Amino acid sequence: MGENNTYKPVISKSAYIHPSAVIIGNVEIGANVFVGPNAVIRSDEADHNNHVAPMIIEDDVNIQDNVVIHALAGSTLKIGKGSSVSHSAIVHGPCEIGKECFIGFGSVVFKASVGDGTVVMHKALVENAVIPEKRSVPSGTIIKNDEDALMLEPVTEDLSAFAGRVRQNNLNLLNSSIYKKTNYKMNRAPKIAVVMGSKSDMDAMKECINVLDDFGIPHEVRIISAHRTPERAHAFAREATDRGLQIVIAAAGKSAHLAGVMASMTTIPVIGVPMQTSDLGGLDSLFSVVQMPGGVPVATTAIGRAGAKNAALLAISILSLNDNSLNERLKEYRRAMQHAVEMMDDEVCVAIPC
Ligand code: RP5
Repeated sequence: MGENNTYKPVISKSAYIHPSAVIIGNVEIGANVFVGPNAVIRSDEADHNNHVAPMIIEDDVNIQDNVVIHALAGSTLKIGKGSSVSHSAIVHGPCEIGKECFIGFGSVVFKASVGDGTVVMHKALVENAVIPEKRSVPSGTIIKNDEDALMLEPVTEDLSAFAGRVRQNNLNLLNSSIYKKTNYKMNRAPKIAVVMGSKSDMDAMKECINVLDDFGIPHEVRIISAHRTPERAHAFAREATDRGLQIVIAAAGKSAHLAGVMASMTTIPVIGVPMQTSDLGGLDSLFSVVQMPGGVPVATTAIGRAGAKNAALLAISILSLNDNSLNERLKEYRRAMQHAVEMMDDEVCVAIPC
């Protein structure tokens, strides 16, 4: 991960990213870009200066299903305006794909530069080569150096027209009713409810909400008190299943019993987060959440911010049982943590030789 782990994707509001796609790190995605199901776009490897090089996906680019775009530490990657990367292709940096290019099904482009308007058909390999502009790489071709690349025929009018049609079809997808953002949002009914007893709990619970946001999990946030708004608490828990909620995260402080009340009225998993308190430091909250009598379980996290963060991760872990892509992202999250600790160890070993 980068310096202070601050590398986050910057995605144009007009881009469409399928919910199962994974976008991590120093990635910039331009206007009208379409990213299809299960695509993975990662710029996450830090160089020796702890810097993660930018990965730039320019406007109008189409990244189809199962495409993998990644780059070696310290190397840049760019995909030029209007290019299409088709199903299951791999584009690995260092790499530059020019404007209005086409990369076909299952092709691999690595340590290479592809000139504007070039069409790489299916299952081709382009490695360690600079392909000039407007060339044609037939299906199955292996290009392993610049000499191979210079032998390539110019792209035909037919192939250019084909790439143009793919480009236009992709732009049309952005406006189709299937992918229109409004529909997509309507389909994104919350899976997780984050409920807290008071607005004063929000500071700690931001840790939970931020993790859900980072993983792109649709969620809702409510302030409901088990004791001050008991009817609302009961109704909320009773209706949770019918509303499609899959997990309730309930945070409360002192002897407020929000998580237990929720758990008594629903059979979906309830995760309780004990809030820190000024009087007893949160031990009061912990006991009121953790000591549920047998029969009505509440999974209880640590007190305060760490518990809030872990509540989100536990909820994601439960959802990932039925979602491979989410499971992969969870594994990636763990790897990033591991890497961050290893970097700390490296720094300490430099300061105080091991
Ligand atoms: C609990 O009482 C809330 O969850 C909060 O942690 C605590 C204090 O609530 P406020 O007095 O700040 O509303 O019900």
